[in-house]
Amino acid sequence: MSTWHILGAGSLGGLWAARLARAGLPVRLILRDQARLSRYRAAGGLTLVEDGQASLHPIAAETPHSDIPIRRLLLACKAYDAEEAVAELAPRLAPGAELILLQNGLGSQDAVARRLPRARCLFASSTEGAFREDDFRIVFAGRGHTWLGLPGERRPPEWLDDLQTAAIPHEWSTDIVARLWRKLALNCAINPLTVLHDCRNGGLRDWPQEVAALCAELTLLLRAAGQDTAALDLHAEVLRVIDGTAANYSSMHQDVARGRRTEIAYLLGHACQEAARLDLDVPQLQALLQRLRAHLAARGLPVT
Ligand code: NAD
Ligand code: KPL
Repeated sequence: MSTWHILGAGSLGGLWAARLARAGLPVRLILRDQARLSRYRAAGGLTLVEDGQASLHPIAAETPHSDIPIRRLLLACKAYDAEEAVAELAPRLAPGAELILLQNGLGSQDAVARRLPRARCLFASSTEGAFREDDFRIVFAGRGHTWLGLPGERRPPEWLDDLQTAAIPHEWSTDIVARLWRKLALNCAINPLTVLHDCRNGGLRDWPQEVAALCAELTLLLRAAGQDTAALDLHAEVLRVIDGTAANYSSMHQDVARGRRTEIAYLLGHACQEAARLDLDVPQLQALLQRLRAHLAARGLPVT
């Protein structure tokens, strides 16, 4: 049975680690450095808060410099940390190692796959919700689902059974790239506007024309990128998500409110970059990107 190495004991990494470990599966966390490893050991493990109940999971942990070979790695860091994180781990990857890339947006997955031409890089897209209440204390905030896939691969790997054992709701997707594009488009239509108008998702009902114009351009972009399935009825779904999550703040709004770096480069930034590569004019998306960058810069946050 292969060990699950999990890089990043943050929100999603912690959520996966705790569920895999409590199902009796072998898990090892990879923490940034010796100082963080010492803090983790002092905490006695990872705490998962689920339905108000906290449970402690004393999962084994190591730094990236351990010499234990890695056969399966869940990469659970932010998109902007992914490439650097795997570069550090590359010497430890066993031949044919498999990585599950849990990053939101697009762009980081290809950057990771280019760095590791001999590894199998699976992509994942998740609607589960978790946040860090404190160091090594994760709150499971929203039930959801995770789709996993490998472009061109119809059959799921056998180890997907581990997710079943760990009760992690999941499905093998034969079109994971379309799924990631669709989520990226939803995020582009909703998240930046919630930041600029400083509102919950439902507040976008006051800006129907802005939302509609973005959806029209995103639909054109998806089609130009060969993602017709992802383009289907985008505007209608964006309106449904705005209604269904009306009381929530978008993830980007939460990042900005907490003074945290956003994944802008892998969401709206990636959309604009792809439009430029395809020679497609997207004035609304471009203007939105400029406004968002100005907003972030004014708050001392990275604009990429
Ligand atoms: P997070 O910030 O809570 O956790 C990331 C962890 O990775 C942090 O603990 C960080 O210290 C660690 N890390 C970064 N670089 C590292 C390195 N080189 N070595 C060791 N550790 C390193 O992030 P998250 O919320 O879990 O998000 C991960 C990805 O999942 C993001 O792309 C996010 O958009 C996506 N996502 C998150 C949620 C959610 O509810 N949190 C839901 C869906 C998708
Ligand atoms: O995924 C989201 C986010 O906040 O990042 C939704 C709820 C779809 C809004 O774009």
